[in-house]
Parts: sequence; structure tokens; C-alpha cells
Amino acid sequence: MEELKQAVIDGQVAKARQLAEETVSLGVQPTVVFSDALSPAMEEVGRRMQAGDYFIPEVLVSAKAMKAAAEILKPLIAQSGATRSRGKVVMGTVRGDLHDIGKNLVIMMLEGAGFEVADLGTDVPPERFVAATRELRPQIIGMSAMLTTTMLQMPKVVTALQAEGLRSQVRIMVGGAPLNQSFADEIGADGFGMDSTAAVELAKAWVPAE
Ligand code: B1M
Repeated sequence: MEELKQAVIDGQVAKARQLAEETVSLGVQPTVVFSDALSPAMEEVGRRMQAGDYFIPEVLVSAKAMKAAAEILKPLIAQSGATRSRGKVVMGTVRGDLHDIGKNLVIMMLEGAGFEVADLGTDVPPERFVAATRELRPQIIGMSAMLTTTMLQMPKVVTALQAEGLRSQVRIMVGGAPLNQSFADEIGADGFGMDSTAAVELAKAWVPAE
């Protein structure tokens, strides 16, 4: 697991894929590989970028390595029956924002925990969150933002859901590096996910297993 984490941090795509295969063949649960190797690896990559030790190309290669390992794990999670839907989540990065590495990690972890996730992608306008809520009837709406400018789209989604009479039907979770709990409270979201592990804990608390 440590080697896999390091391979992702170092952006070694083939090695990350191979180590993911080896790790699961040794009996480690794929969901644990996500939570204990891939997620902390990408968090470390974010920290290095913040510290000026990594630049965007390094971050993108690490994300590629993370994705290569995730491709090995995802079908195994599906096979294990862990994805028998515990609940439905609609997730997207808000309008104007193209960052999706963190959102995708959260989605993988939620799927690993048995949630069915509809990924609306990036640059998602409020009306698409509203339309998806109406069509898919999720228990949870998840919004991600990585820019101090785009996080201001989040209250617009909350207001749009209120205006359409849908707000009381869903829990709203927000996350992304520039956010905190008080911002979530201020905009009327139901919760803030500090990282992918916290996001899954929150979702599980909102939608307990039957
Ligand atoms: Co951009 N970028 N970027 N970027 N980028 C940041 C965010 C920035 C902090 C870099 C910096 O200046 N130090 C800065 C934002 C400054 C600010 O607003 N305060 C920034 C900027 C300025 C920009 C551009 C404007 C640069 C430019 O063009 N001049 C531009 C904007 C494009 C746009 O979105 N419109 C831009 C572009 C890009 C790339 C496209 C090159 C690339 C994104 C690639 C991609 O995502 N496909 C990119 C990247 C990679 C970053 C950094 C380096 C890394 C982000 C990341 O993936 N972190 C970032 C600097 C940094 O964070 N150190 C930076 C790893 C990831 C695992 O963490 O996303 O935080 P994170 O996700 C975590 C938690 O936040 C949480 O769980 C995740 C897993 O633990 N979480 C949730 C996230 N969403 C959640 C949702 C939840 C719950 C938890 O519930 C719904």
C-alpha cells in the first residue's frame, strides 16, 4: 500500500496499475486501497503543489497514475456487491470550475461505500443540478469547487433547489479546498466534506444502510 501511494505521488502510471493489481491479489479490499493509498496520495500531491514543490504537470501525471490504479479497483468493487445501491448521489463541480480530481476521488469512495453516483462532470450550472434532482431523485446532492470565485456558485444551487420546491427532498454536501464548515452553514448546505473519507462518513450518516 505504501509503495502504491508512493507510485501515485511519483506519477508512475504503469507501476501504480501493477501495484493496485498486486495489492488486491493479496486480499486487500479495493475500498481500503482507495481510502488508505489513493486518496492520501492525491492529498499529498495537493500539499506538495501548495508548498511549491510540485507544479501542474506533476499533479496531472499523479492523477493519471491514480486513475490507472482506480481502473483496476472499480470493477472489483462492483463485483463484490458493495455497490448494491445504498442511496443515490448526484455530484458535480460547479459552474466555471474545471477541477475534478478531488470530486472523482470522492465519487470513487462513495461508490466503494455502496452509493450509486450520477456524475454531472465539471462546469455544472445550477439548472443542471436542479434537473438531475428532479429526474434522478437522489438523497444527496454533492457540489465541489476549488476556486474562491466558483465556490460562490454553491448558494445559487441551494437557492435554485429552494425555488423549485426540491430543497427539502435532498441533503446538500459541499467540498473542495477553499471551503470550510462555516461557509457550508452560511449557504444553507447540510454538510461539509473536508476530504473523501469525511464525505463518505457524512453520506453514510445521512443514508444509513438498511
Ligand atoms: Co487549479 N487551482 N486552476 N488546476 N489547481 C488550484 C485549486 C489553486 C489553489 C492553485 C494555486 O494557485 N495554488 C488555484 C485556486 C486559487 C483560489 O481560487 N484561491 C488554482 C487556479 C488559480 C487555477 C486556474 C485559474 C489557473 C489558471 O488558469 N490561471 C485554472 C482554473 C480552471 C477552472 O477551473 N476554470 C486552474 C486549472 C487547473 C488545471 C486544469 C491545470 C488542474 C485541474 C485538473 C483537474 O482537476 N482535472 C489544476 C490543479 C490540478 C490544481 C491543484 C494543483 C490541485 C487540485 C487537486 O486536484 N488536488 C490546486 C492546488 C492545490 O490544491 N494544492 C489548484 C488534489 C485533490 C485530491 O484534492 O481537489 O482538494 P481536492 O479534493 C479533496 C477535498 O477538497 C475534498 O475531497 C477531495 C479528496 O480528499 N473534496 C470534496 C473535493 N470536492 C469535494 C466534494 C465533497 C466533499 C469533499 O462533497 C460534495
